[in-house]
Amino acid sequence: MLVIDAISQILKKVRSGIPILTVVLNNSTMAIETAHMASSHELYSTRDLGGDYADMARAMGGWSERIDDPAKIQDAFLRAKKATENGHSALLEFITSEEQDFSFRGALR
Ligand SMILES: Cc1ncc(C[n+]2csc(CCOP(=O)(O)OP(=O)(O)O)c2C)c(N)n1
Ligand SMILES: [Mg+2]
Repeated sequence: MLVIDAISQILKKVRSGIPILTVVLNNSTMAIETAHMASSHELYSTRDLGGDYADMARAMGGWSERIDDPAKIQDAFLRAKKATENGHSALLEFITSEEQDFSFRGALR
């Protein structure tokens, strides 16, 4: 998910009082652009975009958690579910490795 989409969706849900869960998979870079942005990345690290989306969601009035331990994923989903049941717009941010594979790549050809 493009980062700007994640932020605008959180804001929209909080403002509208919509208690659903957004899941952000944060690999801390623009992995898909690895081949296209080789030179600019080498010179200026242009692919590496940081950001704490859990902090941003909280600042916008939502409930959120940032998870970087795979063992904590299951409980985080249960807490997030509870938050939505209590009427909060929720966001879970999972820190992932830098993946470039698509699960659907080739499936539609
Ligand atoms: C508004 C907008 N600007 C630029 C692009 C071009 N673009 C496509 S993928 C991408 C990078 C995506 O990075 P990220 O969301 O971190 O996903 P990842 O490749 O790491 O899985 C960009 C800039 C776009 N699709 N939409
Ligand atoms: Mg990324």
